[in-house]
Amino acid sequence: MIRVPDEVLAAMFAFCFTGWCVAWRVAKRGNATPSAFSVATMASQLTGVIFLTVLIVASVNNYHQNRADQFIAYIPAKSNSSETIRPYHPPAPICPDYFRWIHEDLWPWKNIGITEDMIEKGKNRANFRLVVLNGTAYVESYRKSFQTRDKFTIWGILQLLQKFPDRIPDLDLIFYCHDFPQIKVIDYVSRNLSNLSSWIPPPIFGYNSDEDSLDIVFPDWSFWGWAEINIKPWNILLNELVQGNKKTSWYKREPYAYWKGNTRMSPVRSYLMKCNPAADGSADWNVRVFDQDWIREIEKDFPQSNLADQCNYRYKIYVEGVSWSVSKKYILACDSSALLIHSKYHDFFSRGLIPMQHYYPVKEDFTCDSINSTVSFGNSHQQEAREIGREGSSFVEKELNIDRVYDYMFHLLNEYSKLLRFKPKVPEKAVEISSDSMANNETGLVKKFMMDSKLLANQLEPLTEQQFLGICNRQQSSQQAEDAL
Ligand SMILES: *[C@@H]1O[C@H](CO)[C@@H](O)[C@H](O)[C@H]1NC(C)=O
Ligand SMILES: *[C@@H]1O[C@H](CO)[C@@H](O)[C@H](O)[C@H]1NC(C)=O
Ligand SMILES: *[C@@H]1O[C@H](CO)[C@@H](O)[C@H](O)[C@H]1NC(C)=O
Ligand SMILES: *[C@@H]1O[C@H](CO)[C@@H](O)[C@H](O)[C@H]1NC(C)=O
Ligand SMILES: *[C@@H]1O[C@H](CO)[C@@H](O)[C@H](O)[C@H]1NC(C)=O
Ligand SMILES: CC(=O)N[C@H]1CO[C@H](CO)[C@@H](O)[C@@H]1O
Repeated sequence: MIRVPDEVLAAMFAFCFTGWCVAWRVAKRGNATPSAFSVATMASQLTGVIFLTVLIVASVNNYHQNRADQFIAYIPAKSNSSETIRPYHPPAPICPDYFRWIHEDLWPWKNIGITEDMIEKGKNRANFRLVVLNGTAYVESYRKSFQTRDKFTIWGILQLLQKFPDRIPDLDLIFYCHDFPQIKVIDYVSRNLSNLSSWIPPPIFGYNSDEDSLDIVFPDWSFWGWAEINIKPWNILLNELVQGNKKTSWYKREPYAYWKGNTRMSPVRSYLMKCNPAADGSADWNVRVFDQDWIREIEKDFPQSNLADQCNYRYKIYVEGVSWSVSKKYILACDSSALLIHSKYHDFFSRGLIPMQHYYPVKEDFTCDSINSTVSFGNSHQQEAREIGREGSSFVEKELNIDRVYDYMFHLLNEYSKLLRFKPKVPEKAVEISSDSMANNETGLVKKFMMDSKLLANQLEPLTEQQFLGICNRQQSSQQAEDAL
């Protein structure tokens, strides 16, 4: 916003007003020559327009000034007293609504707690065990995970320990790094109703779950980077996406539904390919989907997979891969209206998404026609469709930025630790692990992404009580959620 000083505005007022009066009087005078008359009329109209413009600029100016004054009012005026000026701390933001699912995910252990024995029973399914003692992490690796999922997950937890020093309680947890949820309700409930003491499921952390499973969902590795396919850490990528969105407004984007990815991951994805326009031009469902050849991308150094370049369509489709897909956040962040094809699996945040507010829902057994009708509807109701795109992006920007992700981890691990009925100790085969020891062992893109998502030294000061309050307040949020039930 350009600031126009009040003196300049006042002078312009005076000038315009005088000019307008003079011109108006000349125009009114009956004996003026016709040409003088029309010049005077034009001049009076022109000065009138300038006058109005100045008036509008002045009021906008004034509005912004008031807003600025309100803001400044929080900062105490400088005074001569020895009292130091206290910095202004905004009140703790209320946690995103999806944080209430932390309770839901932990309900099986709510009354009975978590024993060491339960964790031991889940070991055979887990990739690693992580123990936190006095803020130090120890990891015992059970089996190698696919790619670097385990490394980046552990890396994320190490950053959390640095972000909230002395605030992460002692912990003992097991983590599963692959796609399908592990703990089926049916294995633990129906078969064992006759023996209630044996039905308790092992608590196991993973990236996704579904209605039939009891896995505890945790942010996936890609928030700290997916080195194998060059997907940058979320703290950087989200910014790039937000900046990229400014390049092309929703209205100027291609009026089609776009998807690009590995089509071999699921039958739904290969069906989606059929919705591309017919080769002979006889049919067009307003869908443009592309197969991502990751092998070629990796060989050629990723020429065609930059996510920030994939926001040129008004609509973007989300479709599950093997189970859930990490792509949902990238798709929602595009400022395009998202069409989410029904997913069986959920990650930690998607339970906060509301259909028709953040996205258009698409049935699991969709047809190309059903996508076409959503897109055609959107193109004939552009404002509403654009609004859905905006809401989806704003969810990601505000409720799923990396700080909120750390907040989620913080609250989840704190709630989890309250359930532990034993004092965690370092497992025999575990090794102490720190950001430095971990990053020093890495090279190439893995190391680069670790460095890019490492919390900076100036964020590593112990938190003051005020900063601690800056962690979003889940108490409030879950209370509200309960009130709403
Ligand atoms: C602050 O203190 C200085 C020196 O003691 C004095 O000259 C000045 O007037 C004071 N200002 C106010 C706002 O009290
Ligand atoms: C944890 O840290 C505190 C303070 O640094 C220390 O007094 C205590 O002995 C430590 N406990 C363990 C188990 O290392
Ligand atoms: C019930 O389950 C517990 C724990 O698995 C086991 O120790 C116990 O023997 C079982 N009881 C019966 C009657 O099967
Ligand atoms: C897609 O929808 C548009 C608008 O309703 C329609 O004109 C077009 O024929 C549809 N395409 C197909 C292949 O049915
Ligand atoms: C780093 O590599 C060494 C040698 O392979 C290994 O002993 C150590 O545990 C590794 N450290 C971490 C933190 O992975
Ligand atoms: C998952 C689980 O613990 N299942 C148990 C249910 O109870 C039967 C009989 O007591 C056991 O054999 C199962 O292992």
